[in-house]
Amino acid sequence: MKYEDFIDLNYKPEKDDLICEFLIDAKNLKKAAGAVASESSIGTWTEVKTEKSYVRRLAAKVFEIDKNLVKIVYPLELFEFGNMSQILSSVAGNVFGMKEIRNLRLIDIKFPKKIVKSFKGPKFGIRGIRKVLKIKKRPLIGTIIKPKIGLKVKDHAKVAYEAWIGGCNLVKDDENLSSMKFNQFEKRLKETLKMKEKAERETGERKGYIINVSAECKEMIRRAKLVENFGNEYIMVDLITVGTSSLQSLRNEDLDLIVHAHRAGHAIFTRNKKHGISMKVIAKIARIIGVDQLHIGTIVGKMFEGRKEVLENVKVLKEDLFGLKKVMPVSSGGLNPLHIPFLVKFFGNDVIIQMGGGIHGHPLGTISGAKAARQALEATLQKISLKEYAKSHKELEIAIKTWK
Ligand code: CAP
Ligand code: MG
Repeated sequence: MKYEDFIDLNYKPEKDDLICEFLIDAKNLKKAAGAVASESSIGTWTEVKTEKSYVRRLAAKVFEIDKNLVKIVYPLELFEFGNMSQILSSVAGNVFGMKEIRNLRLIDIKFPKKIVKSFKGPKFGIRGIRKVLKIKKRPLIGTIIKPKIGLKVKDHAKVAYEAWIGGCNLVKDDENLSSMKFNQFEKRLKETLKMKEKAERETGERKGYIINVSAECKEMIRRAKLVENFGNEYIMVDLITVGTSSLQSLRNEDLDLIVHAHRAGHAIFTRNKKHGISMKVIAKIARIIGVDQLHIGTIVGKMFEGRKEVLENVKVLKEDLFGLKKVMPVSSGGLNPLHIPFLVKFFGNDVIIQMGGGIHGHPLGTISGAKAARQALEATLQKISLKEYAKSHKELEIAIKTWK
């Protein structure tokens, strides 16, 4: 088959088809569209003598071209159910490197029900998270232990304890903390859980410790099982750097653990508007495989995503997807308590607002930083301005002086 044989603008997609939406930037758009459909399904740069007529039923088809938006439909049989790696190696593999295109961006994938249902999906989702933490409605406040790496176990656990008693519901490891000489995984787990229990006793609140289990797949699963054996509720995994197969293996263990998905590295392919893969595709894949909460941007923080991207990401986590549980959005990166009114207005109640520097950078330290964050949330939920509330809440008053 030639590239042009992969174009059929009269084709009407069927329920079971998988559909990809690409933005294509190319000298010859139609040829490039055919090339993408060919390379991502059964073709290559030239016709081959080995092609059998029965293979053609697996050919992808370009069925819509609207300026540089190209929609390509893929027959279900092209894919192995339950194998996200194979699906991505097809539709998000070689195509990005072809000379036929100058830039290529995969902006959406419509997965058919049979494919979605061949994965586990989220175990807890928003409702399950709220049940574990016993927080019915309001947004959750989280922090990330800072410095992001380097603290000894005792110091790490102490920072976690201070954040919890100051008012954080959740404390997480940073994305590049795993198990090093200065902070070994098992030791960190034991010591920090001791502090978590102490903070729960003293505050009367359930607290969450999101320990990072990211590692080589077998080791990651070993660590996750250890966390479950210790009775912890959470784990964190860096879904980009561990990869979809490891994430699937972890999820397929069906552990009684809420999975927090960090997305360190996503900007390699999500940031360039002309080339790569949109974050909403990553978010959809993460939900289908089965994470419970996922970083999706802040608009007002230190990372690049604006309102449109963040809205798209949240929509994908919460829209109906063949009955999959909704995933909790995590807004994190460059945030401080003064951002809370905007974030609550934008996200509503179903959001985890995470601050690292915005808590541990408070002039009076972590406890006060966490208090200031909690006070900002209380003020927002009571529809009181932060300025007004700060008159009777010193930690918030200092945060406003520090970060206004
Ligand atoms: C935030 C953070 C998170 C980012 C990730 C960091 O710390 O721990 O990893 O939020 O970005 O290491 O930067 P700060 P995103 O609160 O101190 O900025 O959520 O966009 O994936
Ligand atoms: Mg981090």
